[in-house]
Amino acid sequence: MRALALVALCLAACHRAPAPSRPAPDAARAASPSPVVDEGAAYRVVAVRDGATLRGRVRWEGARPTLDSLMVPPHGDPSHCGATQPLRPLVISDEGGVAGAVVSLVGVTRGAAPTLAPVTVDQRQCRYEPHVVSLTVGAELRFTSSDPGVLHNVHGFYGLDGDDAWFNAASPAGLTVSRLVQRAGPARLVCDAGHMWMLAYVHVFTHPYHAVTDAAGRFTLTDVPAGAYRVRMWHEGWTRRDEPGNPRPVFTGHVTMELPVALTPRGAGEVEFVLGG
Ligand SMILES: [Cu+2]
Repeated sequence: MRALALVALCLAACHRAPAPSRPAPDAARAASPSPVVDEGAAYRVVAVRDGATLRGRVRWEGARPTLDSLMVPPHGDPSHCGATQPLRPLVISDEGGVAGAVVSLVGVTRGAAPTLAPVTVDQRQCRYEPHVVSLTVGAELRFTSSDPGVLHNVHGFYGLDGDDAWFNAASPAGLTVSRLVQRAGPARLVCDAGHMWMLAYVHVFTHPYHAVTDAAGRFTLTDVPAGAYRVRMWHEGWTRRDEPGNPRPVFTGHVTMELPVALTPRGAGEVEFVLGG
């Protein structure tokens, strides 16, 4: 796997996260520190006049990997969830846009107030939709289920791996479960009800300058105070390395890249991150 980053302003230092990430095993979870990233902890809401706009794209270059499907075991509700479940950590549009990457400003200390709109993750055909979300501290994360008759539970863990428990809630169809997001950093969701392929990522920030790339791989951040920033892109990776004794499919090699950008009052900046196989 190789990863490149390009930006209109300059070629920049890229950083690929060195540590592999593992969803929590079903049993014998090893204690490990949670790699919580608390960027923007000192964030202060100010009136933003002449805010700038930052647009960008995450793009795939080169051969596209073939991703596995997973056989649904008898205790995994195959009559509803299907005989197989596609494993889709990497979603690339026909034009090469990479969906589901998290983009944020690094170390931003002041700026506009976040909207704190609730973000809903639905459980649909035994998958989390969307697979990756980003929120600001103080927002509400909601769970719904579009799988009548299927038992799901949402088990949240802080961090990209490890066993730092966040919450665990049953999530039947017809009920909305809510959690107030109070801790910045990455987190993940899994289901313990036999659906070992179910995995979602939740990235929480103390500021509003974050987004998840859409189906075209694009994102937009608005109302950014003029200044020089670093823009961070995170993608969960697409290299499968399952672990002995862990029934959950594991994708390692989370990719993190950073690029600099300078934004002028009412200006428009643009960055492009390039991932490749
Ligand atoms: Cu489930």
